[in-house]
Amino acid sequence: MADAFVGTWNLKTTEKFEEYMTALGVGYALRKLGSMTKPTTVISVEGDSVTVKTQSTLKNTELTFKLGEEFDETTADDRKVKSLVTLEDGKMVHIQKWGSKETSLVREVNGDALILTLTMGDVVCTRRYERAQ
Ligand code: DKA
Repeated sequence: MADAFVGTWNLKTTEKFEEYMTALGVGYALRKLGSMTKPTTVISVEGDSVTVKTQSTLKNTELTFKLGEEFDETTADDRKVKSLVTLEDGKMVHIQKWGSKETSLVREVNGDALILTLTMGDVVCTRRYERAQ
């Protein structure tokens, strides 16, 4: 169940996000802005649909999807990707594919922390979110 992910999560710490954005092909200016922003992610579940809203001073994005069903996504850096989100061993695994490229965004809840692991090739970025009080 995706229920464990439901809530409002604020970014607290981040490692290698600039490297991850570089690996994605994000340009210099957006990388600098992206590195400075501390997003809030709001996850909700309604029936079999999951909604992930990411809000920041830079950009707001909103995704609604069904687990296990591919959908079209336009990312914060304007990639047009095919996405698939599944639950695996309690982790929410989001795979984005575009052209011949692929990245994964894996969310895992541990107490009041949500750990987001972003992988692109051999670059692994970790972002720690904490539940809003
Ligand atoms: C997050 O939700 C980060 C998700 C990955 C975004 C990649 C592109 C960012 C461009 C500013 O914490």
